[in-house]
Amino acid sequence: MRNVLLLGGTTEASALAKLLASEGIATTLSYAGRTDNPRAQPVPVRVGGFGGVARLAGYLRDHRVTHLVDATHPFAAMMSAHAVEAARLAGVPHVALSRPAWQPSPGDRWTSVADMDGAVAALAGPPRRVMLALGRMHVAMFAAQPQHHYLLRFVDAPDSAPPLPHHSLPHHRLIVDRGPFTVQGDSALMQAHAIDLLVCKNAGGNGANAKLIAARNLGLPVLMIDRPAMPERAEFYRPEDVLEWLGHDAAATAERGV
Ligand code: 3Y8
Ligand code: NAP
Repeated sequence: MRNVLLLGGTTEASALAKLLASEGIATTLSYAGRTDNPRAQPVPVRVGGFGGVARLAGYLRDHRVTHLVDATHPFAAMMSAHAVEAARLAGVPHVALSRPAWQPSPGDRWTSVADMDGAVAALAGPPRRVMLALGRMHVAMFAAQPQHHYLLRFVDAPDSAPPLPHHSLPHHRLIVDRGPFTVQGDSALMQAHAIDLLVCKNAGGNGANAKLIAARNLGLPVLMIDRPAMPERAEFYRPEDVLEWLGHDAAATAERGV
C-alpha cells in the first residue's frame, strides 16, 4: 500500500498532488507554513517544519510513509538536504520533482550571480529602478544598496507596514500578489513602475517565467541568481515520471511480497 509524503510549495508539486489523487494513491502534501493561505490541495495537507532531519525520519517511520517525493522549490536547499538524509535514515525511497534551470534566450540581457550576496554586491552604483521579484525572506539584505528605488512583490501583505523600516529601503513600493504570473501582467507592472533592472532567482518552471519574457520584450537587463547546490539525488522534471517511479516501485514491492 503506497503512502506518499509530498514536500510541496511549487506548481509541479500541485500538479503531482492532482495526479496522485486521481490515481487514488494515498498522499499527504506538506507546506512549511510560509504563506497565510496556501493553495488548497486535492489530498490531505500538513503545515509546518518537521523539526530537523531526525524528526523528519521519525515522521516517515511513524506515518508509515512508503515514498518521499521532494517537490520543493530549487532554492529550498535546506529542506531538500534534510529530505535526502531523513529518507536514508528511515530507509524510505526518495525522489525529487524539480524543473530545469532557465537558460537565456537570444535577446536576453542576463548577468548571472552566484547567490543573494552576489546580487546585492552587483547593485553597487548609481540609483536605478529595480524590480526585486524575490519575495520577502531576503529583501532586508538589499538595505546595503539603499540608493535604488525598489519594486517589491510579496505573496502576503507584511504584518508590519511599511514592509521594511523606511531607513532600510527608503525608496520602495510593494505589490502583494501570488503567482503564477502572466507576461502581460508583468510587462504592464514593469512599465507602470519604469523598471530598468529585474532581479530574480533562477527558479525555473512556468509559474514565474513571465517576468523574464516581459523583461526580454522590454529590453530590460536581468540580474539572475543561480541556484544553491543540491545534494546528490534522483530527480524528475515531470509528475508522470514520478507516478511511474511509484508504480514501478510498487510492482517491485509486490514482487518481493513485503
Ligand atoms: C508557501 C504556496 C502552486 C505553487 C505556486 C513556482 C511558482 C507561484 C513564483 C515573482 C516570484 C518567489 C516566491 C514564487 C513563485 C509559484 C508557486 C512560486 C516566487 C507559494 C506558496 C508558498 C510560497 C513561499 C514563497 C517564499 C518566496 C517564494 C514568492 C501557496 C505561493 C519569490 C520565489 O512571504 C514569504 O515568506 C514567501 C516565501 C518562500 C521566497 C521568498 O524568499 O520570499 N515562495 N510560495 C510554501 C510553504 O509554506 O511550504 O501559498 O500556495 C508557492 C509558489 N510560489 O501550488 O501554485 O512553482 O515556483 N514564490 C522565486 O521563485 O523567486 C515569486 O514575484 O516573480
Ligand atoms: P528551506 O529554507 O529549504 O527550509 C527551511 C526549513 O523550513 C526546513 O528545514 C523545514 O523545517 C521547513 N520546510 C521547508 N519546506 C517545507 C515543507 N514543504 N514542508 C515542511 N517543512 C518545510 O525552505 P524555503 O526556501 O523557506 O521554502 C519553504 C517552502 O516555500 C517550501 O515548500 C518551498 O517549496 C516553498 N517555496 C520556496 C521558494 C524559495 O524561493 N525558497 C519559492 C517558492 C516556493 P524543519 O527543519 O523544521 O523540518
